[in-house]
Amino acid sequence: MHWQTARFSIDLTRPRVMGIVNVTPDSFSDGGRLGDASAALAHCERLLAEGADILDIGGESTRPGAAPVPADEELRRVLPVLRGALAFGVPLSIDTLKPDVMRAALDTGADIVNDVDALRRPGALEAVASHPRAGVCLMHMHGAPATMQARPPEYVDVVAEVAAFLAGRCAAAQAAGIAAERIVVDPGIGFGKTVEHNLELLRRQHELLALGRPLLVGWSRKSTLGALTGRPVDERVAASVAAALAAMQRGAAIVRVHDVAATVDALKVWDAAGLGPAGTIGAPPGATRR
Ligand code: 7PM
Repeated sequence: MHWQTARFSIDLTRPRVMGIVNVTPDSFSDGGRLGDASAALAHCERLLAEGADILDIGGESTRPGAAPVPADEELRRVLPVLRGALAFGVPLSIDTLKPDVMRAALDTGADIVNDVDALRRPGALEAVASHPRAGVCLMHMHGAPATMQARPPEYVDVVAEVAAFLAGRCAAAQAAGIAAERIVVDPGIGFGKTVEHNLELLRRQHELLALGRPLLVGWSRKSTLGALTGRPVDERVAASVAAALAAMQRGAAIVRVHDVAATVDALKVWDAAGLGPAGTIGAPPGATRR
C-alpha cells in the first residue's frame, strides 16, 4: 500500500513516522520572523536526523479552545519554513484547516494537507482537489476546535461514529475528485473525546481499517496519556512511544509524533521482532521520488 502525495509515493509497508513542527510564537519565537523560520528549519533537520519520514508543519494551534489565527498570519509563519524545507527532499505536510492556507501551501510545494477538520470548511475540498496529486489526511473531530471539549462529548458507539464520519468524508473527497490513493484517515485522538473514548478507539482501532484507507494516528503527549500515567506533558515520552507502538500493532500506517528519536528506536525493535506489517523485511526505502 502506498500513499500518493504531490512529489512522493510513500510506501506504507513499513511503519512511518510524521514529525511535528509547530511554527507558533510560543514554539520558536526569538523576536524576528526570519529567526523563527530558521529555528523551525533547524528543528526540521533535527527530526529528519532522528528518522522522521514526513514533516508536519503547522502555524495555528489546533488545541481545544485555542485562539484562531488569521490566514495571513498563519501564512507568514509557515510559508518561509515550507520553502526552506522543500530542499530536504522528504514529504511535507501542512497542518491547517483553512482553504486559503491549503492553496498557498500546495502552490509553494507542500505534498500533503493535514486537516483536523477533514476538509469541511467551504472551499477546502476544492483546494485539495485542484492539486491533482496532493495527499490529504482526513481527521475526525467532534464539534469545532473552539468548542469540542467544552462539555463531555457523547457517543453511542465512538468507534462506529468515527468510522461513519470518516467514510462520509472519504466519499465527499472522492466526489470532489480526490482519488482514494491520496487519502489517509485519522480517528483524531483527543479531539472531542474523553479518556475512555480515546482508549476505545485504540482497543478497537482495527475496525477503522475496514474503511480501506491507511490510518494515521496521533497520541503524542496527549492528555489521555497524562490521565493514564499521572505525568505532565513534558514527561510523556515513554507513554507516547507505547501508544504509538500499540497503534502500529493495531494496524496504523503512520504515527504523528513530537519525539521522533524515541519513536523510531522503538519501531526498529518492534519491526525487527517481526511485529511490523507483512513484508517489512527487505522492503525498499519508503518515500520514493516520482
Ligand atoms: C493540544 C492538544 C495541543 C492537541 C496540540 C494538540 C493531531 C493533528 C493535532 C492528530 C492529525 C497535537 C495536537 N493532533 N493532526 N493535529 N492527528 N492528523 O498533539 O491527532 O499536536 S494538534
